Amino acid sequence: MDGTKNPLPQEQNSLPEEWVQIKGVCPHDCPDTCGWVVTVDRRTGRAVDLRGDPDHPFTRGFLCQKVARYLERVYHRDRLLYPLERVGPKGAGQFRRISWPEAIAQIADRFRTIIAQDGPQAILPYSYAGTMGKLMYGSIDRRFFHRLGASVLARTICSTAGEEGCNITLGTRAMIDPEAAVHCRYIINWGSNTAVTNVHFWRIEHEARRQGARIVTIDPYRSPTAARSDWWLPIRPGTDAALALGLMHIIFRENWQDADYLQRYCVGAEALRERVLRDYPVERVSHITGLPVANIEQLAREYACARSVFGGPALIRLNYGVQRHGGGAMAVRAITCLPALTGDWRYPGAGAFLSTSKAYGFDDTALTRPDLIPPGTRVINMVQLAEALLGELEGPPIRALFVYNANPATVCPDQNRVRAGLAREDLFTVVHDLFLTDTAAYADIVLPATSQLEHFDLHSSYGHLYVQANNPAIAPLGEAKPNTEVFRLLAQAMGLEEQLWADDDETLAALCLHGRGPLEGITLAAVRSGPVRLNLPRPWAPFAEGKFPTPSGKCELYSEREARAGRDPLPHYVPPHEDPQTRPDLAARYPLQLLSPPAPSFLNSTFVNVDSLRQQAGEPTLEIHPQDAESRQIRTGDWVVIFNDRGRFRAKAKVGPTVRPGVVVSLGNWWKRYAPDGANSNATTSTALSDLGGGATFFDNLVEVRRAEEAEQRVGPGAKQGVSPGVGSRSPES
Ligand SMILES: Nc1nc2c(c(=O)[nH]1)N[C@H]1C(S)=C(S)[C@@H](COP(=O)(O)OP(=O)(O)OC[C@H]3O[C@@H](n4cnc5c(=O)[nH]c(N)nc54)[C@H](O)[C@@H]3O)O[C@H]1N2
Ligand SMILES: Nc1nc2c(c(=O)[nH]1)N[C@H]1C(S)=C(S)[C@@H](COP(=O)(O)OP(=O)(O)OC[C@H]3O[C@@H](n4cnc5c(=O)[nH]c(N)nc54)[C@H](O)[C@@H]3O)O[C@H]1N2
Ligand SMILES: [Mo]
Repeated sequence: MDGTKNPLPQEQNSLPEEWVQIKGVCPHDCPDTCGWVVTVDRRTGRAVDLRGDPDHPFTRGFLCQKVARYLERVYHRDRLLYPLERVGPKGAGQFRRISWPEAIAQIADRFRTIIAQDGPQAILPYSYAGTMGKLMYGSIDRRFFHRLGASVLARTICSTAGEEGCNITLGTRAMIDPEAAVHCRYIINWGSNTAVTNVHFWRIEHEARRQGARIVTIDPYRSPTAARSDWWLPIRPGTDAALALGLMHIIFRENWQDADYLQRYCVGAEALRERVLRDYPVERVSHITGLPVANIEQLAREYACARSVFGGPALIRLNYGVQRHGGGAMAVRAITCLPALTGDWRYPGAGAFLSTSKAYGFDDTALTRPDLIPPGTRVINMVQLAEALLGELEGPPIRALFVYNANPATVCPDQNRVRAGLAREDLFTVVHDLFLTDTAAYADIVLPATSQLEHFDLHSSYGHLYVQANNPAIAPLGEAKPNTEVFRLLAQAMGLEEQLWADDDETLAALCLHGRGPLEGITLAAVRSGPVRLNLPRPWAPFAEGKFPTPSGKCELYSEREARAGRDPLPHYVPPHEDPQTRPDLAARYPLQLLSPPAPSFLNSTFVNVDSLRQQAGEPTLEIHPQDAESRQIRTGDWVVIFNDRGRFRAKAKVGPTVRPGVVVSLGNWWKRYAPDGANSNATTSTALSDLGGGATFFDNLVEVRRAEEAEQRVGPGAKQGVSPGVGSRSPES
């Protein structure tokens, strides 16, 4: 399938009569949650075109480069089409085809045996956001594992540090109506590669810029967003809380604060003022952040005086970059205090924006039934899969792992130890996916999953305010089954109460759409025909008059809850775990801070196997500053080895000022089979957690880099180090 071809006639009304168009939603883990239209040839049942839904008010008919090629994923030659059973050694990727009844019976048998021997907590579900659909993300699957009494997975790999940070200050996520952000005149992308990870919001930033807005990016890396901003501030990684506190210092020092907003709607302004005036003078903040004093002063002035200088309010597009550090939660907590000082929360679209997901008020518990979890069940942090599989956590050993919507062998920190755990001969692993991923290669049973074209789902978004339904467009390929169906079969095979699994997908969707609050009047029938905006006032400025869902009902600059928990009630700077300033011992051996953010051509590890996108991405690279390259005799195009005590991977050097000195960047979660030595950046990342929320600290990672030996210079990527797909994975389309 050539995704670049455009089989559709220009005029929609001249569609051949055997073609039908069906509305759906991109399921991927991205704030945009695009609407799409799939054209299906009724005669063959094949999708012939997929494009953005022009009627979608937010995503307006355009898709990112990855999802524009979604049909290449759907009809990929390597789609898993049948259940498989392992026949070779663990991890070798040798399988034979089996039937669904055989696969389900084997899983149920093994689960029963394990429960009898070690109790249900020896079973660990492992899933994340391979699909964001409400039903496929978490519904019957959760009920199934909760009812079994399996270990509970804490889904922390992405967003929980920031959630905690926001919750302390705001009682919810930093939320705005993203469409209203066009009215802002000062926009800071703070640890946010908006131009790549949130392309439709980037369009809004540009609309604002056409009307005079200034766009600023705070990032140690000159990301595509930084490169296209009016001003790039290359901060030292993990020091954002210090910068936020320094900005507060200047605002209070200059008396630029909105005293009325602070007095009416906030608690602790005076205590915060004393703290930042005393502890965060600009020189200290400059030393911590690596930003010149003059830049910090200028940023504070422009930001706090945006309305008078630029003619409109300010917005901080706060994303995930600041969270993936030892002090990530505190950074978000500190940054989300700023709009209270400036009073920007008063204006629609202004303030700070992390995620709109909490605006929906879907009843997730009706889907997932947390009440079924037996009291005292152990919780395992998904970031620490290595520790869990290697028996380093409290409680019974993990004897069975059921992976779906996730690819931990590629995306989890401390990759070598994750893979050592997955390679345990005594671990029973099931993987449900569309492809034989790095993780699936270690499975005992592989189950084929449907793509978003092949199942129904309901979607919220974390980047806009529309409810959407995904209508299935084509029949499942081969014997692929949706997540809900797999867990219905398993629940039945294990004799679980029928009421837990009997709900069909439409019934589950109706449970979500309960009709209260922002969902009032929103029916399934309506969302099936197109996106429906939540019932929120327009314009919407949730904190214009306070009304923060915190214990005090105010913005908590000072947190009584934190004080009661024995922690500092005021925001402060928490350095990274692996910071050269606070860990000179470690930095003596590993002086460079490695950031490994997503690649524009991939979605985490998804799409790495789509040939056109992988070709676009080129090969694994390491961006390094000329100063750091020179002292190591590294030139652009050299293969380099990036290493620390946890492991190593190889990438091609790109020398240039796209990073600040002391920082190196390697983009993308490359699959084993496409990466030299089969390893990516996660061979070096650690399972240490963020200060609060148990979040991952992918970007808190000291490494050293050396030019690869001559022999290693010759081996390029694409050397097939990984597995080859086994029997039954060939699609009839190929
Ligand atoms: N194309 C594409 N889009 C995606 C994804 C993808 O894989 N590909 N993934 C999706 C997912 S799951 C997520 S969570 C989001 C992530 O969305 P973003 O948060 O926008 O993405 P990142 O690139 O992880 O981080 C943003 C920037 O933070 C910078 N950064 C790293 N450390 C620091 C720091 O200490 N301080 C500051 N100020 N900046 C820092 C990084 O260099 C990076 O440029 O994107 C979603 N969208
Ligand atoms: N070094 C480093 N590592 C990172 C990051 C980073 O920035 N740097 N980012 C982190 C972040 S932000 C995140 S969110 C995680 C993401 O980690 P994951 O959530 O594991 O995301 P993906 O790698 O995209 O893997 C999702 C898998 O789900 C499968 N899938 C898709 N739809 C379905 C379905 O309907 N059913 C089933 N059963 N499977 C399906 C896909 O084929 C894919 O293999 O990675 C993290 N890892
Ligand atoms: Mo994420």
